[in-house]
Amino acid sequence: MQSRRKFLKKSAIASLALAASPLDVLAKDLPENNSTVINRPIVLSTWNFGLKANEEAWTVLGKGGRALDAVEKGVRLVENDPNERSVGYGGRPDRDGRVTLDACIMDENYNIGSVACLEHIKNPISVARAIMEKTPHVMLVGDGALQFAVSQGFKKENILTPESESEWKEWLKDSKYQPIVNIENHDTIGMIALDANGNLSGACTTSGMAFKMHGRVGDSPIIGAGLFVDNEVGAATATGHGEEVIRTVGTHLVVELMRQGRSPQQACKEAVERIVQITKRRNKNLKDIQVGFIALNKKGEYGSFCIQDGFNFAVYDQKGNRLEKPDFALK
Ligand code: SD4
Repeated sequence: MQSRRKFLKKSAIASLALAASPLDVLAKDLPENNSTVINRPIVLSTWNFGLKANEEAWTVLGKGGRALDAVEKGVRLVENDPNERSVGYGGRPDRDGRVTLDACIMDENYNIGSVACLEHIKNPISVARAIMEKTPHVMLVGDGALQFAVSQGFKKENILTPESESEWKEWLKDSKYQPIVNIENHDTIGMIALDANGNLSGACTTSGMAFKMHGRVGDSPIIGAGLFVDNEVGAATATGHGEEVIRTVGTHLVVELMRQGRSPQQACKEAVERIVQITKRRNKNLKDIQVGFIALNKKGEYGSFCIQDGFNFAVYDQKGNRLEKPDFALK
């Protein structure tokens, strides 16, 4: 039986010959069918802190480890850092001065775990993973999530740092909820990875929009909004205004566009354009909104697109670890 590649080459020769006969085309002159070009392992994550998170994830991926372990380990580094004021320990509180965390995780087998509005625990991503692996459910919120975390041995502690507390006290003077694009919004670390065995996984974790209403949940813990992985197609994660990502089920849209044949880049662009159209239809001001997507497919090709300038992401593959800036819609 002839291989699919030989078949594709033969049909390409046949169609070229038909289109521009006589034409002497040799099989060796045709471009390789790029489905054979696989770039793995590879890991992508949002914003500047993605660089150090990628380094951490690479300690797993570089040794042939599982993408799921890599993404959990990578984002935990950022959750544990009190100087990162938008994720985990040290995250900015809600308007009542309470730090409430959102996170989710998804593996190569459609296993999912998610936690929302979780207080007093530094590593919501690991609570999400425990929900995925140890309960019959996929999502726990608030007190129930905290009870579960404590039952699993997670330490209950104060995660409001003096810096975040004094910022909140300053904010109370005006008490205006006005997220500033690309400033207060450097919130979420979303990470997606393809491991050496060809499996995809993703993780997403945040303290959400600073000074949000108590109980507000964004896109980051919602599978299909802040994160989606289909091991036959690709993975995507989002950052920015969660309300807009939920409205469009953003990362599910990105993955479904890849399933239809779009490159990761084109899929992110079309999903952002959808948000742009919907925002216009709703007569809302696009200038006040930022959403950025990053996406990765099974071949290790990646892409990104956002609404406005200012978003960046980190990518680590055989070429090393680097920051990249995506193209954007509002010019
Ligand atoms: C949220 N998507 O809670 C998060 C925030 C974020 O960049 O990613 N901001 O809506």
